[in-house]
Amino acid sequence: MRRGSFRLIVTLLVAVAYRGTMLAAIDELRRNKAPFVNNLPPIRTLTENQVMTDKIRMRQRGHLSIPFRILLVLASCLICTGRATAQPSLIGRSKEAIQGTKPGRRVDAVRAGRFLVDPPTLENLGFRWYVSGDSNRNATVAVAYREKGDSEWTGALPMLRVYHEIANQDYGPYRVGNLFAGSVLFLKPVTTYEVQFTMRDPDGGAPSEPKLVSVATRGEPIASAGNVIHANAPAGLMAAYAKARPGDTILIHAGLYNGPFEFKKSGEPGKPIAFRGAGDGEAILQGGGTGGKSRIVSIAGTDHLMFEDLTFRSAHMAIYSGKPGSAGITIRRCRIKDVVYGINTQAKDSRDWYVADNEIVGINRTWYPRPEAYMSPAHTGVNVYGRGHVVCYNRISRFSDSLAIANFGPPVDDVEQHCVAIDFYGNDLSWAQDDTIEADYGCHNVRVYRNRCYNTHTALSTQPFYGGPVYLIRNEAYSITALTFKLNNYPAGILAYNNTVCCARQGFTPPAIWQNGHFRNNLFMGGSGYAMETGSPTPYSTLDYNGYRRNSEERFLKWIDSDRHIGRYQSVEELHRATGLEQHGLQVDYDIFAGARSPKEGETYSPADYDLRLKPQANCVDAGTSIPQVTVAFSGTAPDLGCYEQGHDPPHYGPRE
Ligand SMILES: [Ca+2]
Ligand SMILES: [Ca+2]
Repeated sequence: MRRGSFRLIVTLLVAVAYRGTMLAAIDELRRNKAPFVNNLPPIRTLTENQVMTDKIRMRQRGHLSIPFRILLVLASCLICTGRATAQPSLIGRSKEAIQGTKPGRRVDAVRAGRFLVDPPTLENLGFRWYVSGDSNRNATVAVAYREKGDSEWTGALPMLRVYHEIANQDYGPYRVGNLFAGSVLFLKPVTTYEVQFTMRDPDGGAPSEPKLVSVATRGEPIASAGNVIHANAPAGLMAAYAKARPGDTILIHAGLYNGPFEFKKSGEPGKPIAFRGAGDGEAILQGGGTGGKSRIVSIAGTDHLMFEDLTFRSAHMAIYSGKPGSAGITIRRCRIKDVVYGINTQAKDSRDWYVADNEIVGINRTWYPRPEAYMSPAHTGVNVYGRGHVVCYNRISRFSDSLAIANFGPPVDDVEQHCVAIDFYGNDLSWAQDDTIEADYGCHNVRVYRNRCYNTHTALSTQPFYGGPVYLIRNEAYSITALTFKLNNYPAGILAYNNTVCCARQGFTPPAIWQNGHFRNNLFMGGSGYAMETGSPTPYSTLDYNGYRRNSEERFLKWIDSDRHIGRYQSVEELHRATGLEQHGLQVDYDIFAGARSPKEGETYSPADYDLRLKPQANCVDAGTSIPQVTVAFSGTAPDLGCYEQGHDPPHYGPRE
């Protein structure tokens, strides 16, 4: 008999024999459920103390008889032994609310499991180290790296401890795994690095030797020196494509090329089929208008194509990769306009796209107020799912969402197919009726850094995020209407460092449901109401070294802790005394900036209208904390708060010349 069937039969027998006891236990659990207060969740994320208290209470009431508990343990053992690597059995989606975050037997010692190297990008390397045990969540993994051949190691950010947080609790509860995840950030392209991971646990069980891996970053995709095939408007594009072989370049001469184009022939790794504007005038690939469902370029399962120096216009979607997804697609220096979606791939197996230096314009005529017709008429500028994507230095405007991980739903069962290793940086994003950047539905090692967001409903969204980390680093956001950080749907694993965000309303006001989040060196600038009105159900979320602009005499800081206690504080010191948060936090005002005032709700600004660099005498200069890789080479005695360190030039946003 197969082990799976055997387990099922035993479980059924247990269920039949102890039906009464189980029903009583379930009833008890139901009655113990936290009440639904305000907008707070019906599901509690139980602290360890609460778990113990509940167990003692149930034992005292006698609902769990000794034989039942023995059989429960036996059934758990059978279920656990059936899955040798133990991890998948403890993660995944559920139709029902999931109670608590402590599945399985309590084991405080850590045990190292699978180590995964996520697909490298140009500037970042991501890693995951699955573990079992460490129920007390005190194991750590320190990370150091060096260029291959160097002798000196440099410290990187430690891996984030991801521990069974339950994301998306209201709409599709999903229990994330038991693992460490993290990235080595801001590296050189096409360079091999050695990375060393040292796991420690005071309770024992960690490997005695560090794990050492050698991984190379990717380079910018390059066309190979194959044949050049010329395409002219009268002859069309498909005739040239029919002749192309991997490594060839199709030079598209000035003119109008009417789609749709369905490309089914792939290039090869390092030998893409390239479509490139010839440079003798605008080469326009045109769709069937924005009204229907027209797509200009469709690819599904077609890999290693390159689109450069082209204009795409007038379609529902300019470039679409459906199921199966596509690997190694490059879209560079293109102009995409009059579209509902610009670039869109929602498949789990899309990987290693490079979308850079494009100008992408949707069809929204306004950005404020957010219209009644949600996500319309334009939807999303760049929408990707999968792994290893780099979306950098684009200018995107007039969509509902500028840049997003596609709304895929919960991750698939296979952790190697999870949505990881996606980079959004250097983008100039404005006129978004909804969100400028959505890291929603990502799982681990998503990096969002040095983007500029303005004239938009929200700035940075993680709604939800499945475990993390999602890194939000040195982003600039100005003239935000609603949320600077949109942390809805119980996201887990948020690392936000050195962002400057300026909202017409409250500075930092995501719903109090984000988990395992850690905010350092940020400037939360608002215009009215609380400076901060939020909280976290995980007692291990942390805030420190952040600056808060007071917007109101009566209201300043409101924090809802993991026991759902609501605290209101009139100073950062008071918040610290009551919660332990923000020992080094500051109150700041707009006079810290070289030239910026509180944005007015709905007013449209140009980046030339405000300068968010800090004045030398500002109280938030040298008031930050050192963060490996994020605050290297700071000026003065310590890192500054916000996205711009004194004396450092602001980065480039949007297409590079
Ligand atoms: Ca431990
Ligand atoms: Ca400094």
